[in-house]
Amino acid sequence: MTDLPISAELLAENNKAGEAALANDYASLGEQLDRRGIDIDAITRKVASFSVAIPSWGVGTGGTRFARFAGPGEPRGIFEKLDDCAVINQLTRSTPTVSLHNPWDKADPAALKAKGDQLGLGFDAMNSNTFSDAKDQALSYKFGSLSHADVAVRQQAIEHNIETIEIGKVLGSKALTVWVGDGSNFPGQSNFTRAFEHYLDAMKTVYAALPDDWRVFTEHKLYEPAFYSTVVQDWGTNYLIAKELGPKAFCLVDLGHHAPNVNIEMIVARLIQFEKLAGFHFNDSKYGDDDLDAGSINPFQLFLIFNELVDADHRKAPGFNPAYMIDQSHNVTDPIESLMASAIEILRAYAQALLVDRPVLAAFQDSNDALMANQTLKRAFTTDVGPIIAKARLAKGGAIDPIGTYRASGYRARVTEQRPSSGGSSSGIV
Ligand SMILES: [Mn+2]
Repeated sequence: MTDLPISAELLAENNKAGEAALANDYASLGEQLDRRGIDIDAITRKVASFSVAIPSWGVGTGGTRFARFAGPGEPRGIFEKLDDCAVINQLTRSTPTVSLHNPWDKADPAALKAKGDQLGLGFDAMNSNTFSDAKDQALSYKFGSLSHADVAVRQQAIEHNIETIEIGKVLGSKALTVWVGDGSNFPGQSNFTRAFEHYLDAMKTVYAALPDDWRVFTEHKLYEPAFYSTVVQDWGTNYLIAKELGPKAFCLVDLGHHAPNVNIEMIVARLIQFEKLAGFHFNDSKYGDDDLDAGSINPFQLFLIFNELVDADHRKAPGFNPAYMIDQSHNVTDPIESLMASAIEILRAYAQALLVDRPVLAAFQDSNDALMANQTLKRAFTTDVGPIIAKARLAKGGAIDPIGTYRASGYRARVTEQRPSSGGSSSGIV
């Protein structure tokens, strides 16, 4: 029996208020799509079966390297973070799993599992952390971790990753995500080849500790925290890692981890074609790794990425099994609201991509009709699919208007009373 944080009565009352308008909008969109030969209910069913994982760290207020401005009622530990994740899933019905971070979420794994069960939440990929030093850690990662010049530091980082797998096993997770901040700030500081050899050797030991039914996701990032060179800097290096390690290794694409204007959807297509796409860390950005809410700046890019994903699914691309997760930092919004809004935007992009007429698009591509090929994508992108995603949420017991219902519930005010501010937090990116 799950124990959900928002009252069922309030949810039903809010849904009742929006039900008639939704039915009208859905019927009208259904007619429109019918004229295009699309069965709206089939699209709604697909949208209802889509899910994206919430990162445990996302429900706390983030920060920049300049400051962190804590919000009211912030979760004080992993159990309260899970409560907040349960709100997001209860109202959106599209985020049934949480991605944990070791060591930030360290707790008795059996107690975590029980709490997840109580809230109806499962556990997605486990995230290791060798980009900062944990309390009481013997050796520092200041100059790197899995690629460090000192074998003892590399060994410590390997053991941390293996420990992360062990925790994940108890929770029912099936994947380990590895992102390292390793790199250099000055030309000459690090030998590119030696550092990458160290990294690959270390990752081979981690890979050997993976259970048979697990996968390992490696995440690339162009720069930051290292500002001159990064050991796992781009998708090419990431692909080399996945190839070196073996069939259980895949490349994770974080949308914020590329140079400005990079054609991310094309990277996605390449990784799918060579069966190495792990999945995504969704977020949005204007300038760099801004960690803004998914779809808030460039929803067309998000749509184009989903266009590649739906295309791969449509043609049954071999080995296509991506894992979806949000990875954002919320500095000026209520994190629960931002995560709900992002989950909705991700579903919106997916629904829009499902509307692309693929045989028609292929015919325009083959006849070199650039304008009509682009129009075919635009027609799908500009369709207001809001009624589809609202209907999918409602069918699964969620809210027609998740943010409105959340605000009406008074959840944030309630937890603010239960979770007094420690007043301690001030700096750092979470
Ligand atoms: Mn990420």
